[in-house]
Amino acid sequence: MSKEITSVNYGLEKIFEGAEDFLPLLGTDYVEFYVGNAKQAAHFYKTAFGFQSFAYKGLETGSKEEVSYVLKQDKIRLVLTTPLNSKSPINDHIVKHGDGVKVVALWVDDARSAYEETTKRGAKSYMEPKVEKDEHGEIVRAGIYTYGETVHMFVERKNYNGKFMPGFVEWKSDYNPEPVGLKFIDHMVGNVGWGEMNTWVKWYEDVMGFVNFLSFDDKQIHTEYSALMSKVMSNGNGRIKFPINEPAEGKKRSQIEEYLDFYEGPGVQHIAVATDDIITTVSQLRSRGVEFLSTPPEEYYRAVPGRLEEYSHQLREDIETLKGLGIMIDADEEGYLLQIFTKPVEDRPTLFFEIIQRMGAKGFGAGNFKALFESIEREQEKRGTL
Ligand code: TYF
Ligand code: FE
Repeated sequence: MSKEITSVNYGLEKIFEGAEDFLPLLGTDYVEFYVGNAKQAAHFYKTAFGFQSFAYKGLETGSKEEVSYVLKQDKIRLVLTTPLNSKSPINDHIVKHGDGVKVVALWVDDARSAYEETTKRGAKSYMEPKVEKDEHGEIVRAGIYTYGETVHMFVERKNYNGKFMPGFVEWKSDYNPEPVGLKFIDHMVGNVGWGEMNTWVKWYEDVMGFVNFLSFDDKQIHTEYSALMSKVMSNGNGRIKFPINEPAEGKKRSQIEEYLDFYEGPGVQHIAVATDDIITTVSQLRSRGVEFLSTPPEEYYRAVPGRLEEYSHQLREDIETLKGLGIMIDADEEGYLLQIFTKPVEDRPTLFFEIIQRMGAKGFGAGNFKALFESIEREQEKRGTL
């Protein structure tokens, strides 16, 4: 809604003109969750979110310390990992954070170079370059820490033609619920501590070569009760977008603070997944039991036509259908976007999902922030955490 935000120059090519990208990223490779019960989590992501069985490692494949299920839906790969005994360091992660995202893996052409370029710029090492081989070729991986205990793993798979990775076998299942139309990861958001946002913005600039292409301050992101600040970091080709949030002072507890309290530190707050038919996707998700934040009030939907007219965009979807499903609409010069947010997908109020359909707009739904945050506050109220 705000003109300052939409007038930001999205032309990443221009920002990067002439500059050599020392960390070329091809896309998101996978997202790995550490969970208390991977078998049940896998069932949830298949049944509720329409992911497909893809690959597996566990006792049957000779993996004696941990079990991982790999799920796929179009370009999205989720890995759900759980420890098989009390000695595994994965336990410490789960005890502290509950279920959550451990690894945001990035697909690269040269994992050794990605590791060298980032560690020489100050990244803390998580895993030195490691080659894993099987009959399908080899995968090279290397990892660095980002905020909290979260890791970026660089994955080089140019000499590999197996399904996923050495150590995994194909996971064939007789239970295959239909996909719901999720296509790829649009962005992944991190929550960091008070006053730490700019430290991590600088870290993504210096260590990863990203640029800050959109910023929202507490004057733009607030409700009557709470506030937060957010800066969106993007890599050179715009395929990877990582907004970073920090809490800001308000009358009551910011949702970011609530996250930090329950996750016991910084971590991934939400994963935004793209669809090209949000009405079908959200109808499916709702019928399969996925819980969304409460629907914005009537006034919100009454204001939508005006917002679209302001930028002369034609809404292709039926507004009554969008309203019935609780889908929000935002517009900027380049187009509009449709989005909706799930409730947290664990018992701790931590990680949640966003479903997004971009109809030209490149923003993050700034015009929806107020309605969204009021909806989150209604949940906080119920939890007694506002
Ligand atoms: O990624 C974004 O910026 C939007 C909006 O706590 C948002 O999805 C921002 C902060 C937040 C929840 C959603
Ligand atoms: Fe988002």
